[in-house]
Amino acid sequence: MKRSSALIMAILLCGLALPGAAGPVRVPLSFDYYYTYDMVVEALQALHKAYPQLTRLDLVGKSEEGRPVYCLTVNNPKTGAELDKPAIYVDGNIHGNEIQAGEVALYLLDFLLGSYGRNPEITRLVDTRCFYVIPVVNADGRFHFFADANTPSDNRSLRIPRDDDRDGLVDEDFPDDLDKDGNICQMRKRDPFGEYKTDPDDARLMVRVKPGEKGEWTLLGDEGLDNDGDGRINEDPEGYLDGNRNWGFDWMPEYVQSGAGDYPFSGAITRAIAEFVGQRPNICVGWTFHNNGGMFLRGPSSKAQGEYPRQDIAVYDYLGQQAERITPGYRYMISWRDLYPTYGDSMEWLTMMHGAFGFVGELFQTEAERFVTLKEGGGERKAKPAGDEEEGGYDFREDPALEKERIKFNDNLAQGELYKPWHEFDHPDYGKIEIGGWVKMSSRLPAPFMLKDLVHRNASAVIFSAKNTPEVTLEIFEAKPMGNGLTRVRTRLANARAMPTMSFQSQKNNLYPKDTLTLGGQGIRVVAGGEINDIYLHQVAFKEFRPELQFLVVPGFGKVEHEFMVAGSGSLTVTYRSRHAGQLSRTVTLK
Ligand SMILES: [Ca+2]
Ligand SMILES: [Ca+2]
Ligand SMILES: [Ca+2]
Ligand SMILES: [Ca+2]
Ligand SMILES: [Zn+2]
Repeated sequence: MKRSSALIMAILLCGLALPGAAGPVRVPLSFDYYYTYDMVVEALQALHKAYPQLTRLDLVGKSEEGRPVYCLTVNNPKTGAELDKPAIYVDGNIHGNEIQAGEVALYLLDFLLGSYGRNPEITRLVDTRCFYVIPVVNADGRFHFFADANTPSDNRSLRIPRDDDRDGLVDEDFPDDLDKDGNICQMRKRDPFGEYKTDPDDARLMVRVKPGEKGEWTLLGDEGLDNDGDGRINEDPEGYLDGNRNWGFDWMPEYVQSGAGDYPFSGAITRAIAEFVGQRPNICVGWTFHNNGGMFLRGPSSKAQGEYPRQDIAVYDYLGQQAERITPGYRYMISWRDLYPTYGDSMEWLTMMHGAFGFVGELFQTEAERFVTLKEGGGERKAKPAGDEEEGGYDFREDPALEKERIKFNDNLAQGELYKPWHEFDHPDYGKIEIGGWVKMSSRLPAPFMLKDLVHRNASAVIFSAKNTPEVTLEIFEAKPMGNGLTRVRTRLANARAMPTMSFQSQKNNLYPKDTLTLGGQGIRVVAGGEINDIYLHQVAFKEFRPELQFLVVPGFGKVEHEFMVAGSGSLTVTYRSRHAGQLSRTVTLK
């Protein structure tokens, strides 16, 4: 589809979600509407064009349908090479329908770049760190979410055809937009034995009948036909490969983990991102954004992984609890324990195979769209139970009070755009039915006027974690002649931030070599050296072989000190190298 027609389509489908006068995408970006996939690409190009000295636009790979997936890298080359800086990885929208995840990533970019040179905190952050941001992972999913009729929960999958019902046909029975309004809503049929009746307070809504009470409606599921005449409706839609079950750590086959795909990294874009991330060992922390439920999740993703080391949990807690405060109502949780177990998800891969601290941000709480706060009879309505991301949203009928509040929000704040009134339709299989209910742009996405608050708060949680990537300083705090041409040299590496230079999980698993400290110089020989355990009792863990090369980790908010006995005189250079904290060196002249 051409851009112009995609735009017109988006305007038709989103109504207020897109301004009528949507022209070319401009920097600073706007966050009072949702970007189609083509507009996301334009936005990245516009940011790169506006800030060429601070950004690089990389093609990470292409989707199954050939759409380009981009990463915008934020780095100031004047303050050092990209790989010599601690890096923050952010992606979103791996589930095609979870579009505001892309907006959070775009906002983060727009905010960092727009604040550079104006806000000292952000200027310093951008000068000392590197950001890798892939706003939309599932380019096809986002494209089709806008372009096609959908429920709020469709087009999650990567576009790899799959015969879901094993009938020999592939992707043969999508939902159908029977009333041609751009939404896949619900179907219901009059039925005195149905489980639902019309809500006496609002004729648009339904409530469950009580035991023994006469029914009025049977729900028939998503709008659709039996396209292949197999007696089932909507049984084999697009895909299904869940991009977030396709990663090469703790991957499980389809019969254990639905959506897994035929083998790890069978998705073109999951594979491309794994290679892209694999070439960037400086990534210290990663955020992958989804909707919904208002959660910040950390691993482990399955119980069998066991709990993370306590030192790493302390870091997660520090970042996660702060994210909760930045984003009131969101909860910091453990993925498998507080939500549900997953196998082969990207956060766990990033944590266990790449050694980063990984977070999933589940954006948006449906109950944030309030018209009134229900206080009558029992105070504040309690928060909804743990999120239901996989099943695609929240079943309002299980919480009539919430649905009533939401329909008033629809009437008075969204001017009716979120809910389709029930209307009659002649269905080839069901006969006379009604179609209606919540539309595509409802339920998992904030109304556009609330989007800016969501993107700013969540980007701020990322920024807090970015500030807490390691920040290491090196000093030679002693060079003391000891006689016989020997000098005692003492060094200190201090980390001013929360994250250690290597996670304890990575150390435990021996995932990659630790940081190094090397001593060298003309005519100089290191006779002995090791880490100082206790400087007052003079306890040093001397390294037996090659003392001029030490392996170490600088803990968060902590230090590591070393002691060396050095023979000879002249210039001695001490060099520190770290995957996560860059390179530093100091020189001292020995007499
Ligand atoms: Ca099939
Ligand atoms: Ca399918
Ligand atoms: Ca069928
Ligand atoms: Ca079929
Ligand atoms: Zn998701």
